[in-house]
Amino acid sequence: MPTFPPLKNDLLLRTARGETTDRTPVWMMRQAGRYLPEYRAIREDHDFFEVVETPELAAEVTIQPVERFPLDGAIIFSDIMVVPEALGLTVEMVSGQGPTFPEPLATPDDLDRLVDPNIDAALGHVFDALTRTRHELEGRVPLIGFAGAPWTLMAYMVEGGGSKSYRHARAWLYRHPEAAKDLLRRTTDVVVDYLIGQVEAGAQMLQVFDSWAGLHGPDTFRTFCYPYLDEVASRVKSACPEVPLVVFAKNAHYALDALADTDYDVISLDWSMDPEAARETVGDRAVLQGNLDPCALYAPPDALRRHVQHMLAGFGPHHHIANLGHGMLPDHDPEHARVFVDTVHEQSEQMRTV
Ligand code: 1CP
Repeated sequence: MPTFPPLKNDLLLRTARGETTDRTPVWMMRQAGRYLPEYRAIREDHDFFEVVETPELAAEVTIQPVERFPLDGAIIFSDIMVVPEALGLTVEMVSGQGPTFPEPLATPDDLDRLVDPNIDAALGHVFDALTRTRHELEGRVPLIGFAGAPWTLMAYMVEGGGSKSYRHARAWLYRHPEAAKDLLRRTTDVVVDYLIGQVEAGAQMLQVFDSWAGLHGPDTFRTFCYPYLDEVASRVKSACPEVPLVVFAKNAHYALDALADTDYDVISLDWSMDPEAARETVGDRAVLQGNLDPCALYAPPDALRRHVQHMLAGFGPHHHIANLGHGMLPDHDPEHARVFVDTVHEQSEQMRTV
């Protein structure tokens, strides 16, 4: 394991482990990205995967939001699509459309196209970016690694890109259930090794993004989503017991109670969930993260402050990591991100004095 500068702000890690702290930690999903002019400047000269695959550029972009705002964490600049790429699929980033697979997995026969990757060879650039970023952060804040959850990655690999209904991917669950499980198992193995490799390279907390968990009904969730999410957590936890694990299963309301029984330390909520109700369901089984509607950042600053205060009051002062309910959007005003972060600082300290 490389050695790194000592951590000066460990608020995020302590809160994720269930400790009580003097202030609520705050970071934002997609905090590095197109809403920042300094990110757009880099993207003028480099395409998306070039930034991801060049450790110097990935480190620079990861640190940009930390330079600008008083955040309590940095998330490595990468994408969940690096795992399908490691499995042998081609992914292109189409401007205005997001990631696209020119040859998605159309039938179970296509599973023969997948490779059993050598993780270091296929994903070493992410590990190098993490190690480099950890050094360049100089201990300012912890570095978060991440991966897509098996189901969400399957959804993209079968569908071929973003979609409203993911009907091709969901059709597989009914037409080819055994092939779907085979794909999910193979993806799970890669995700587990990838997450453990990120810790060895310098990641101090890990988040698993199941952005399309909400497409399931309770039955398909139990069969095709939950077991793999659960397995990722238990295998990573036994390899890296000290590293907090976060799960973001977007729109999976019905799953909250079950998620609280996994090895994830933190459950990240989207904005459709009520903080108080979520707290009641989860109890002390997990720390909660979230969940301001990203569109609240379009409100004028005074109204935005009230929305942030309301959210903080709903979660209460402890066992909460302030975040958005999903990612920053490309046309967000960076000054409104600042209002969000500053309000968490001010209000969460005040909440502890009353
Ligand atoms: O042109 C650009 O610069 C591309 C925009 C962009 C960015 C900034 C994409 C394309 N990915 C990213 C980086 C990224 N992606 C990060 C790291 C940066 C950070 O958080 O600060 C992370 C954590 C992700 C994760 C990711 N990618 C998820 C899970 C989280 C979520 O938003 O639900 C998903 C679903 C993706 C796929 C993806 N990558 C990019 C887009 C536009 C999409 C969504 C496609 C779609 O479903 O329509």
